[in-house]
Amino acid sequence: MLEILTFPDPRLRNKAQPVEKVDDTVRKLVDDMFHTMYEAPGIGLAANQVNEARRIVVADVSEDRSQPLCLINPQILALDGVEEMEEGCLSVPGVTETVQRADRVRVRAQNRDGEAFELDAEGLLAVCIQHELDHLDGKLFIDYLSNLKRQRIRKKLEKQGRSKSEAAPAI
Ligand code: GNR
Ligand code: NI
Repeated sequence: MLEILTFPDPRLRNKAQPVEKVDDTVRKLVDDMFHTMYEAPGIGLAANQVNEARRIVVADVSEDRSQPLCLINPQILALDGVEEMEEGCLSVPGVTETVQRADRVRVRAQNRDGEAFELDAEGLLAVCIQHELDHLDGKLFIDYLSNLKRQRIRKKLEKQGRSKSEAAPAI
């Protein structure tokens, strides 16, 4: 399992770079990302979250975890409708807040074999795809909240991060 960076880690703010060639190294990262997402557990994961600044997303919003979706170099072709959903993020543990996004999205991407495809998504998958594509541009769902709320979340997670490192054995 890969380590997931948590807010306010500045590396989450790095913009991910396009994948030039989908080779075995990329496929290995994709497989490790799926493993990490399923173990976490989460419905999506962007490469930035595991400290790989490359434009790679994995997702699976199915109940039985049977519909893995890999998006390499994803691009949004169209957005439609408005929807409010309670979101969470593996990089902002313990926080859920309502965010407004489009409720339908058409996306173009490459799959695990490097082949281009297009996908129409709605509901939870549409929200998840927008959340993950934001990660690739260094954006987090808490950026949609007020500054006050985001500061409170930052303070809370900084405190947790400190107690985590304090609890670690000092070698
Ligand atoms: O596991 C996740 N759940 C979720 C719920 C509502 C909206 C978006 C998400 S994505 C999140 C996993 C994650 O942090 N992906 O970047
Ligand atoms: Ni997230």
